[in-house]
Amino acid sequence: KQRVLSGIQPSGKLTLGNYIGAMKNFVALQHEHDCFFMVVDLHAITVPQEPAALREQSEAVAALFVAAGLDPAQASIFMQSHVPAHAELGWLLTTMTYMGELERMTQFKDKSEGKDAVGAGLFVYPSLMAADILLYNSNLVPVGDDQKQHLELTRDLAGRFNYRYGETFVIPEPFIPKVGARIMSLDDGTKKMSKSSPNVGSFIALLDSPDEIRKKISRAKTDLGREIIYDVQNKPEVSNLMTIFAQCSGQTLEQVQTTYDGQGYGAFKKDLAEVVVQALEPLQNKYADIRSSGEIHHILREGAERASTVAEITLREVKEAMGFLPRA
Ligand code: AQP
Repeated sequence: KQRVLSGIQPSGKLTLGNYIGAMKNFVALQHEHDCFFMVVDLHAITVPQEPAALREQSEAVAALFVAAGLDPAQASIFMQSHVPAHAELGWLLTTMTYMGELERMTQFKDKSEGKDAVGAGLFVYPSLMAADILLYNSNLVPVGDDQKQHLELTRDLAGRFNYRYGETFVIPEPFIPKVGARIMSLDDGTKKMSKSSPNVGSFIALLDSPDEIRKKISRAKTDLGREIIYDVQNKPEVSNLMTIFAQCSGQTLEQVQTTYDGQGYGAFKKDLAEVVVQALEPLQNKYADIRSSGEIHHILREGAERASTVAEITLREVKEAMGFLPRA
């Protein structure tokens, strides 16, 4: 069985982008593969987080994993901070990462732009992400398009380590969806939908109420003209809404385009809102059940135990290969 690992930051309310770009694939992969999915709280603190909000969002993301269809019997679901090996390997790999490599990361450039106080954690984030992946000897990493560059760096670091210290790490492959790898913001078709955006109208949160979803979609920016045509270059906003439609309804982009041929934005947006509401309804119901039962704590404990067992073996091998004196 191939090993699969991925994570989501509890840095806000999960969006339709997180779901379409990443979580949908987590669910699809769990039956055929040996899967580890984590809530990456150590990554979330690379930008300031309020403690009570971090705690609540962490539990919410874990519960959303299960609500979206992950089965804790099939996949290990855990908090990154519950497995200390992540922070430790993160440091070891940070020492092997070049400043120039980190300076090239577009996510760092985007997130630090215009800020006068930028935490060093935001800069070295990709080294910790590499540790997350390499600790489990992961073969496949299901992520959205924005994480491709970080994954390239992970592959480079794994290769560098293997070259310096002998074969230790598996070189992982990204697993990126063909449609929906980059869901764009509702207020700007050139920016990705992001859970930490200060404009709540720019994203659809998985837990938004039906009325909030309808309102956000009706206000979503649309391109000039009135045709429903998939054309990312010339009609980025409409193309993004079509992608969301296709992903939430199970239709292809061609089918969506044919259905709305000759119709205006109004009718399309109205139907899109209903498609999104319906796609999220089962997830929202299941989420409410999971949160009220409190079972997530048990799921996270079991997940952390399974994850630790694997992670500690890798960490021991790494330290031995690097020349650390073993503890007697
Ligand atoms: N807009 C998106 N379209 C498709 N996939 C996306 N992902 C994120 N945004 C989109 C994918 O979701 C997974 C989890 O993302 P993350 O929590 O690691 O953070 P991120 O990539 O930085 O995403 P956000 O939502 O924009 O979070 P913030 O605002 O906190 O930075 C990843 O697989 C990501 O590719």
